[in-house]
Amino acid sequence: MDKLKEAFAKKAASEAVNVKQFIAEHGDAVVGEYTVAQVYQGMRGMTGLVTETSKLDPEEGIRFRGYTIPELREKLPKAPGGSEPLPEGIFYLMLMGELPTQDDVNDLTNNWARRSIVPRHVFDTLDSLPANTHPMTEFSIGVMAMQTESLFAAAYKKGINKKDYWDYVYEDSMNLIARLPRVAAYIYRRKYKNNEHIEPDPKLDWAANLAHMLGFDVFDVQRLMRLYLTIHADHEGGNVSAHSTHLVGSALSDPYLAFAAGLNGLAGPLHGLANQEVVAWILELRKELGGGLPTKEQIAEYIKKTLAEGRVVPGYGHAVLRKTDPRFTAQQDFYKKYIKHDDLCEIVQMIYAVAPPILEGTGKIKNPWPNVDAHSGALLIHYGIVEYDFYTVLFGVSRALGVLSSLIWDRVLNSPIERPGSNTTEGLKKKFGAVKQK
Ligand code: CMX
Repeated sequence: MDKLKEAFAKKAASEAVNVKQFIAEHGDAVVGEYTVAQVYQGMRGMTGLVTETSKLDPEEGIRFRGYTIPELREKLPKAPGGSEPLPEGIFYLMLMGELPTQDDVNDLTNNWARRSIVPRHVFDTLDSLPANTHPMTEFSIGVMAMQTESLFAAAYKKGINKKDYWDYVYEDSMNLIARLPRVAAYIYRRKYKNNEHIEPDPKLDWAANLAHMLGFDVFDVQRLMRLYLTIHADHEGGNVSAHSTHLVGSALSDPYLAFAAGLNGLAGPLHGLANQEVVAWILELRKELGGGLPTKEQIAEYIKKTLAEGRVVPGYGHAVLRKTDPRFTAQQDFYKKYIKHDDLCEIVQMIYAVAPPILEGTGKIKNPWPNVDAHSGALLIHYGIVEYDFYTVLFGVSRALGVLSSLIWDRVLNSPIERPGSNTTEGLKKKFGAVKQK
């Protein structure tokens, strides 16, 4: 048994008992009430899930096991000579509920390196896809092709005790996380770099290895990748990618099937795909103005035009957040600290200065502030990763850390199949009264 699994097994056993006891004592307590509007409008504000790995506060932003992003940038272990956290550390924190030591993180790097070999048929499957397949579709298909390797599915077929589910889900999740950078990089090199692939380097940490396999073996890109893969990892349980992974996993679909479902949700433009949309929108704006740096007035006009066309301003707004996303602020800080000047990053800052009052002025957008996707593309472009329809794949690599550590906890806590009730408009009208005729 690997070192992390051994430590986790102890933690899991006591926590499973603890949660069982909590439900026995407080199972009848009322968590909240909800309205007809919430039922129709995306279940906003209803607490219907337990997710241990992170919690989102509308004003303050995300906390991973109680720690904010600035705290984690300071406290999580770094690579030698590095200044940004290693994503191995945030995975350890989310799974174990405590900060890792440098040894814990090094151990995890080696653990994932040992598990990182991707079976040949996954590459063959990707090679068979038409060149115009979107990278997120390829990524989801790559994960599905790897499902042949599921230890959970194989064990379930033979027959396993419920108590052992988490063990197989742990193994599948660790293997999947270890292999995702290779699959992501394969998609990138096949699509944009003439099919010239780069083998992984087992000496590198998880994020640096991804940078290496993409073809960016420079310290600056490794540093960005470490921050990127840390801050995109989790955003509590109700977002589309986390919720779909949890939901599909609740049917005891194995981690490959469940995570592919999460990726398919992440590929939507209102969720993870917004990172590609932001860059497309800024480039469109620049093209329309004939290139160069736009003025704030021109940006304001462009935002108004986008709204008038009934489109969304990508990178702005959020279903839960009501302030600037600390994941945006972390990237802004990265820009100011390490890059200092870049035209596209400057445009991102100008949009931040101009957009909120205009969005607020519509009177309907509940959060006029930027989210994580408003900044990420400009940083990647600065370092030469310019193929922006690939960006959501990077988001997906990171998101695996959160949703799969949650999936392991789901099986520890024996979460049942998810099956909320639904009603019809007719049924709701019967209960609350029909529309009054004017
Ligand atoms: N631009 C234009 N209109 C927006 C808007 C934006 N950035 N954000 C919200 N709105 C609109 C909604 O479309 C909705 O319009 P209708 O009433 O006409 O349907 C209205 O304002 C109210 O929406 P809301 O309650 O403020 O926001 P929601 O919780 O419904 O949606 C989100 C949240 C993120 C989907 C939305 O803000 C949006 O579409 N933003 C742009 C896309 C984006 O950046 N997504 C990434 C989110 C982070 C992530 O998951 O990665």
